[in-house]
Amino acid sequence: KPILPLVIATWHVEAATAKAMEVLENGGSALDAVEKGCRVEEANEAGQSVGKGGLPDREGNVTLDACIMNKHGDCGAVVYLKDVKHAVSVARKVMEDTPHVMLAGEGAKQFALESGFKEEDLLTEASKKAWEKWKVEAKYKPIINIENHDTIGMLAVDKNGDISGACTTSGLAYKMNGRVGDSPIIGSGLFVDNEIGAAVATGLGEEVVKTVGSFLVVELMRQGKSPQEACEEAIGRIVNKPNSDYKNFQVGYIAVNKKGETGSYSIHQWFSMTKFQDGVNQQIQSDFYNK
Ligand code: SD4
Repeated sequence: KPILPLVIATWHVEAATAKAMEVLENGGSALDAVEKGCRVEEANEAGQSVGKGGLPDREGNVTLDACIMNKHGDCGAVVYLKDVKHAVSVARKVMEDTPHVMLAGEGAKQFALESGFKEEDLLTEASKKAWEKWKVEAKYKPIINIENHDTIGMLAVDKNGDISGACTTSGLAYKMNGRVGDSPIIGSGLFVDNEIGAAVATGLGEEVVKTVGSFLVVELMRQGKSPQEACEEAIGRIVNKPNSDYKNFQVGYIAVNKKGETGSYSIHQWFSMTKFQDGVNQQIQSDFYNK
């Protein structure tokens, strides 16, 4: 019998999983839990790959990508959102208050402001300094793990066994202006199927998009694989491509199934999952491919 409720999230985000668990313990839905949990990291200025304080693109713009998905398979997403830190909540509003799934750029911001979200400068002094330092050499090379450690993907199973998920990020640091990653793309950065389970991705988004990673993980679980086996096979699809350059980038997946079993796997060491279940909120180092 699964021990419910439970929450898992990418990287080391115990404050975020604690918030989500608080929602679940109080009888809240998995959807509320993942939204409230992700908001903790969006508001945390120290986290430089999500929300306020996120590292900007090459031209100094902080642009956010986020999505959310509920137990009915409904979803909402925002891409290239500027000046509004709670991208995950804007994504939820897109899902609940519009006939659409995804809003981008100016339109997403306009919708957010009309919905009552606060407009604020997301570029903090620390992120501005980091960007100015980067500009001296201006080399674009994703750094394994370092710039990634707090993009947050979160999955929750509530007391009723219903599953929801969310994902929110400022994307890769110093990306090209206009670049959108996997995180707001349903099926790539996140997928939830309430009959089977859910998965969420982190790392180099381009590689996740090319393999429709999160949908793949969920479909593999549908075929009978455990969450761990499914995450491993999805990473396999990336690293086993004949021309794969996997030594130079990181991708990680976490997954949960309907039984409350979880898994996580990455290409390189130092990916982790934070898991809150049965009273224990802990960071778990992920197994990885490149040993
Ligand atoms: C992206 N997947 O925009 C995101 C970045 C990320 O941890 O997950 N960083 O490609």
